[in-house]
Amino acid sequence: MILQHYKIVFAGSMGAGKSAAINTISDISVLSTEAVNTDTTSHQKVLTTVGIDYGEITLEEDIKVGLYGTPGQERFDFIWSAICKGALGTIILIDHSAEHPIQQLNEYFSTFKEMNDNIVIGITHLDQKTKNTTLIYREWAELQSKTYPVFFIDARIKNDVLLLVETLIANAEIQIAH
Ligand SMILES: Nc1nc2c(ncn2[C@@H]2O[C@H](COP(=O)(O)OP(=O)(O)OP(=O)(O)O)[C@@H](O)[C@H]2O)c(=O)[nH]1
Ligand SMILES: [Mg+2]
Repeated sequence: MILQHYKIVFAGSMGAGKSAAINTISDISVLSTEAVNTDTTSHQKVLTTVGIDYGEITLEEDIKVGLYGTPGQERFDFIWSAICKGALGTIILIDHSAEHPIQQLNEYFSTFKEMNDNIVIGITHLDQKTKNTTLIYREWAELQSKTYPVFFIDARIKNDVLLLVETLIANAEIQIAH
């Protein structure tokens, strides 16, 4: 019997792995809205999300989680606020191998924090070559007024994505309890 039905949002930069993360953990076949990527200056990938991705996972017997993926491209920012309505929180994924990951983190973080302050951050693509060090995220975290969890993950690995989801739910439960 399902007692709780949560909604969580995956946000963040193009190619960071939002669609991959939802596909990796969803129990149902994911409803996706991918189209051919015309914005190849932002990212070289062939397909990009242009609407909403939707998946579902049941955690234990009684918690069903709706997984909502946003399109990374900023031209779809009107969809972001609609998706965030009624959500428990937001997982922000950032591609570490991008040119300016901290700039991207700041942009998505400030936008999505306005809609929901329960945020968990996943840094992806650590296996790829880049001049960036991972210390930049510690420096970023130290600049924030409160603690936001930051994890280094691979969006293709189920346990990595589950860690983000479970942390987001645990933090929401702490906020409700206070
Ligand atoms: N090498 C590597 N590839 C990853 C990692 N995480 C995700 N990917 C891959 O990165 C590619 C892009 O991921 P998507 O899930 O399409 O990215 P997205 O965030 O949905 O991007 P948009 O919909 O365009 O905003 C996919 O082929 C993923 O399998 C990672 O940690 N390392
Ligand atoms: Mg996508």
